[in-house]
Amino acid sequence: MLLPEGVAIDGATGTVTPSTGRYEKRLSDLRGFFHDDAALDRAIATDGDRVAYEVIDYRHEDSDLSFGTTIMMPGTVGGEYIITRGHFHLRKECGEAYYTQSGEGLLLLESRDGEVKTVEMKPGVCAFIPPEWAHRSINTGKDKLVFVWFCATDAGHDYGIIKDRGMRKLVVERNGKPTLVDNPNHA
Ligand code: M6P
Ligand code: ZN
Repeated sequence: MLLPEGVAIDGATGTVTPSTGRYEKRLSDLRGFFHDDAALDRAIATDGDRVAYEVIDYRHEDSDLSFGTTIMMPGTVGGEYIITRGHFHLRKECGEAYYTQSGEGLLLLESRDGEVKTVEMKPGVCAFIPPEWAHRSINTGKDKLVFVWFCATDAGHDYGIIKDRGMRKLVVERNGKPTLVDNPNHA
């Protein structure tokens, strides 16, 4: 039987104590997700294959509910701010919530029929991600973006469509400001 416990989450660093797992994604892991792979190669050649984001989870297969943090580094690749891969959930009834702890960003969402929405990510805002909306978080700030996520343990990730077609919109830096533009590669 699982036992109750308090989990300490540091909103500045994103550490989760105790945690059950963690992984990180480096720039090279995001090949095919940024709109400009040549710019990605140049960024890796210049800065090295740096960490783009890290995910720490508190997750038990015997419970329907999981949570954790995502810690996203600042920066741009080919003018596009650092992104997560973006996914739909495999289980179609599963939503998710992202509660931002520090930094600033944009949550980019796209429905199955191609409607696009954004939700500002900033401390104090908990973003609701309904079922059947693909979601990608984007660090548009100068510092780390740290948020807590809550999701069904078995929601599952479907990256296929996003990887193959791209999302319809990108968030790029224009005159120092995050700007939503059409993705020239969207198929
Ligand atoms: C959030 C959650 C995770 C997800 C992570 C990274 O932390 O939604 O489930 O894995 O973001 O996003 P992605 O898997 O799309 O790269
Ligand atoms: Zn999700």
